[in-house]
Amino acid sequence: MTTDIKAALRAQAIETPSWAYANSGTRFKVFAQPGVPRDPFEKLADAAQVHAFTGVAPSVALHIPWDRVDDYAALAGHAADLGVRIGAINSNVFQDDDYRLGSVTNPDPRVRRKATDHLLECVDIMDATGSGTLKLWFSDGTNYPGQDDIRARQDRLAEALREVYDRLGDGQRFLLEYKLFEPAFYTTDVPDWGTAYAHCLELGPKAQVVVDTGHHAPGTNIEFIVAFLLRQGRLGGFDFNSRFYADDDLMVGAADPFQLFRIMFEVVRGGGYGPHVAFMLDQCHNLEPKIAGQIRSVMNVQEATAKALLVDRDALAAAQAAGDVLGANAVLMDAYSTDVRPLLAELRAEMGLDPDPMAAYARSGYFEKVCAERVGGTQAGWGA
Ligand code: AOS
Ligand code: ZN
Ligand code: ZN
Repeated sequence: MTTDIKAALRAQAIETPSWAYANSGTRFKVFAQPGVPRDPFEKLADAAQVHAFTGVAPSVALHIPWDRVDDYAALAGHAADLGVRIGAINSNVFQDDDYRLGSVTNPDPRVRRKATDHLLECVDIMDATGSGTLKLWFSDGTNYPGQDDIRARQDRLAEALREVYDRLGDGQRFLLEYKLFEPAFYTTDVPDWGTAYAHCLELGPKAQVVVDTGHHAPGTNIEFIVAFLLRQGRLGGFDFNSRFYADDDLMVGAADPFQLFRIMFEVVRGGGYGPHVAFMLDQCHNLEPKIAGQIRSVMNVQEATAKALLVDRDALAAAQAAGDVLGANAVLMDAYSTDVRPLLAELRAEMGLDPDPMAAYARSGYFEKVCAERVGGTQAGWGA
């Protein structure tokens, strides 16, 4: 049992986002931190540290244009030299003045063309970097009733998604992300998993839904969404983070570790534990140090995963079949209440890693080194 769990944990891959390593903040203020990367190459170097100390963060998501470079093959080569690889390519059709009224749903066909061309460019970048995943998040929506035709915007969205879908090569897919609100406050064009799922269904199997854990109304049962999408074969992955209020993008597992456990249990139970469901972090570290924040986050995901793997599935099924409400609940809670830190420390030692990644990273001197070397780190992009 423990051997199986360890093997599963050893094989886990948690993707970190390039933007987590750069300066970020709220719309009120970006607090610059010392030692942050000055370019995408340095972001990869920081991500490689997270992998070096945890052993389970082998890929890095890029964001275009924040990570635009002349030579993407060289960037992928640099990643490989550092022991990591390029993960999902995140498109950005929300930062230009042109997108004031939307991107692919904009009433102006010129803007729609520009937005779709950017998405197609992202597929070119996937080709150049060897990435198999395009992540699509649209800030599109409206602020006032009557501002635009809700249904026509769905038609425009479908048209753009079709064009991008048809451009995908073998072994490539896109993940469509939904978000309840923000920056639009009246309608959002992809506001929920149902809308994302319906568009994906229309397109085909290379279109899947990505669940950002911060993108729901308070109280939403996210594990239900996970179970449903897995049953339909349409769960493409996660953007993990924590939220107390809205899309807070705080460290995953910080606000509600129990929710993270419940989600991971549905992943494990639903056959979603493997490379076909991407475990990505989508976070910002506005106050805390960034590399250490990513290491902590990766460990939080590992802990929730270990607990989910520990659930005695046979005992649970028996209790469920017997209608034993308290017994079934106790099986889950037993797993959740287990202290899995010794198991993970043991696993890390077996993987040739320090059992305490946070302490090992702090001791390594990497942070002091980059603080001395890097002057003028870049902002991730928000509010730039
Ligand atoms: C935005 O709220 C979404 O969570 C996006 O996934 C992401 O944060 C953004 O596209 C940065 O890449
Ligand atoms: Zn996200
Ligand atoms: Zn978000």
